[in-house]
Amino acid sequence: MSDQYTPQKSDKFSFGLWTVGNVGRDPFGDPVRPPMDPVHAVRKLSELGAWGVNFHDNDLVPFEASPQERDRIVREFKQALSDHGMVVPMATTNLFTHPVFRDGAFTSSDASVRAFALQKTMRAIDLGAELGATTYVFWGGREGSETDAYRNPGDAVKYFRDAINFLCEYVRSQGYDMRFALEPKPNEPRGDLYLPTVGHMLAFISTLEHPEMVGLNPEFAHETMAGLNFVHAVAQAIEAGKLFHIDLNDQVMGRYDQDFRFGSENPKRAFLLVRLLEGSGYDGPRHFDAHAYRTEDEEGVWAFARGCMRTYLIFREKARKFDDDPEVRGLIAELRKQDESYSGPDAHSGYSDQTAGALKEQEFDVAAMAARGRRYEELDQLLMEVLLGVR
Ligand code: GCO
Ligand code: MN
Ligand code: MN
Repeated sequence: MSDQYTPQKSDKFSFGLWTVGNVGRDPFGDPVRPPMDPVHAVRKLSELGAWGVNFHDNDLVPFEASPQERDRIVREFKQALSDHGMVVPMATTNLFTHPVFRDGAFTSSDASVRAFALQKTMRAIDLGAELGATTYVFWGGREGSETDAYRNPGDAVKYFRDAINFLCEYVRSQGYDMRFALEPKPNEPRGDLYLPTVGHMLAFISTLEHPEMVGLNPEFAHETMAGLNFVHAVAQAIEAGKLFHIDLNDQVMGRYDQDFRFGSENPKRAFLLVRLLEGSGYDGPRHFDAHAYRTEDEEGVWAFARGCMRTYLIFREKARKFDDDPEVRGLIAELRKQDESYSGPDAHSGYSDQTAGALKEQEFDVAAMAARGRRYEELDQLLMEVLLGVR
């Protein structure tokens, strides 16, 4: 059955092979689902209305594959993409599963591991470019530590910078149409990860040789794990022109890395996120980096994927409803009128000695300003009523 919440290719929903292909292994238990053939994942995702599919190098080509096997796998995958009208918007490298990365990849203290990580990533960038990816994601994986008794965390940041600078030059030298999106995460699988939040990453990007090539891939669960407001993080990335990609999922603060279905735990925040994204002109993928509960079989996986997309579309419609609601509009118009009634000197038009002088002399009715209520209770209740479906 299709309805207004049935996804279309134009909605730009994408999933990682590792998301729908998640076998349900956890630190306490074995897999509960068999590995999923990437060609099957492409077909099913396309049927459900997704537009794109992303992968780590080894989601598609196993670590031990020979060059001949690699070529066969890539050929079959390309055929599946074209048969089912799917694109590869993003690719990335697995720098965390193999034991060689036990102490990190680009930030490992062992120079041979750092060099091997670069080699693996250049090959994976080639694979991504061959399949049409224009965004390349860097999630730190094991870039972190349990103890700082040996490596200075500042050195780790320097190593990471060297790697990103090197790989930017690699992409330029190959003439690939590709940008990098860095994905911060505060912890897991390491005790602590370097560059743990959107704010840390934004500061780091400004120290690179090609900052224009590098932006962010923020993830709902990651900022939430750190107790931060994901909507604020995304808004800051957008304001900085650095929202290159986004990982949508859900997470309860203070728990393990849950990767739940989008909107399933924090619907209000997810709604505000969708409203922000849709109103921002962000034109990139809406990527779900989540997986089905471990209780599920393959049917449950597709119910999960469908649910992520439906919830996004429901929030998109609710956001329009909220913004078009006459009472909401009236309330916002009244607030704005008063907010914008000040016409004296301020910071908005920039500094001049004259403005500064005038501002120092400006008379304010501070008591009246301080006494004013903001009516956010009323506005937020209207938001909740739209969200709860009674408006
Ligand atoms: C995680 C991360 C990963 C990355 C993926 C793409 O918490 O494990 O979110 O899923 O997004 O490796 O780089
Ligand atoms: Mn994650
Ligand atoms: Mn992610």
